[in-house]
Amino acid sequence: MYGGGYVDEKERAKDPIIKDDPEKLAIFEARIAAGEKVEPSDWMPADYRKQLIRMIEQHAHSEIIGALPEGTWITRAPSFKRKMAIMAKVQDEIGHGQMLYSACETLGKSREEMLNDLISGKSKYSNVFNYPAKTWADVAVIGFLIDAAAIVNQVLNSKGSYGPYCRALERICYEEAFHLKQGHDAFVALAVGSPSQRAMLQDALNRWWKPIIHFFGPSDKMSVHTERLMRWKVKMASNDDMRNQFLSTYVPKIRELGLTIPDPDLKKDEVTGEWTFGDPDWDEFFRVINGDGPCNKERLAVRWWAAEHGKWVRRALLNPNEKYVVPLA
Ligand code: BYC
Repeated sequence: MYGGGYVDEKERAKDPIIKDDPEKLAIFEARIAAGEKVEPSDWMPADYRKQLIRMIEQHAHSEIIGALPEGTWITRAPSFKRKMAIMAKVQDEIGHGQMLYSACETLGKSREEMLNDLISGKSKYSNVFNYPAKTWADVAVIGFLIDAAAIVNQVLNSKGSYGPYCRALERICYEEAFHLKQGHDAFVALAVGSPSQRAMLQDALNRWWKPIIHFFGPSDKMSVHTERLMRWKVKMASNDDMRNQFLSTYVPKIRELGLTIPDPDLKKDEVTGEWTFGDPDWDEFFRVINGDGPCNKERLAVRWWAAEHGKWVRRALLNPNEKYVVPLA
């Protein structure tokens, strides 16, 4: 239907893909099928651009909001070594945000617009960062398991079709691999530590397990964008496939440390290699991503504060010849 055959005009008006020139669309899709990269100056369907903006922008927001739960632990890290590592990691996450905002700008949306849409609640960011990091063990769980989940997603998508996003992801993955090591080290230290350290880690794992399952997005049956994104190689695996890949690699690592995964129904089908689990509570997922999680308001308030208080810096940088009075904090 999209390849250039007859298209009813009413259908064309309804669907942004059909609205595109069918010949250009066919050439574009052939390039994607051949594994070519799409670059900013190339022709692309309007919906490819729109979907990429949505996904890359959401990813960029996730990085800068994702720095907040761990960031609050910089001053309370349990040792100098841990403080140095978490500080470097948080700084990296902000850098990832910068790279992703730049990649997204190549598609025509300005950074200012993106940040405004984040603060107003129009754009989404990853569900996981709307939960609190109550103890140091939460930092270990984020550093090990959320970074691991992110790596599964990002390594796959770095092989995708949009050049600027793939190149940003490749670089991000190098740094994420280091983050994973520091997270694993902190996680193992608690797992083999005193009984109260183990209990603290188990408690954090219990609280984070459901958000981690949600991290990969709703089940394939409920996913809205997967089919189109996979057809255009923006997304290189479905939500369920990524979740499955994560569970296969990390469930054994968690269990070998003697921890319990808080889902008695979690099991692997040894023949198909697929995992089944208890009710993931998708209602909670949708509540959280739509603004009603435990920390949504707090997270956006921090970003609002940073935008407001950084206004004079941006103005000064853009207008170096103007005179400014630096506002008192
Ligand atoms: N959270 O059709 P679906 C990090 C939304 S940061 C929130 O399956 P899609 C880190 C989805 O947007 C890296 N919303 O969507 C940082 C859609 O709603 P809209 C985070 C989610 O796009 C600091 C609706 O649900 N990684 O690792 O095909 C410290 C239907 O979903 C989520 C990324 O951002 C979610 N988890 O697939 C430590 C990866 N899942 O937009 C670590 C980039 C779904 O129609 N993003 N939704 O209103 C992706 O790969 C894809 O967007 C997803 C979802 C796989 C997440």
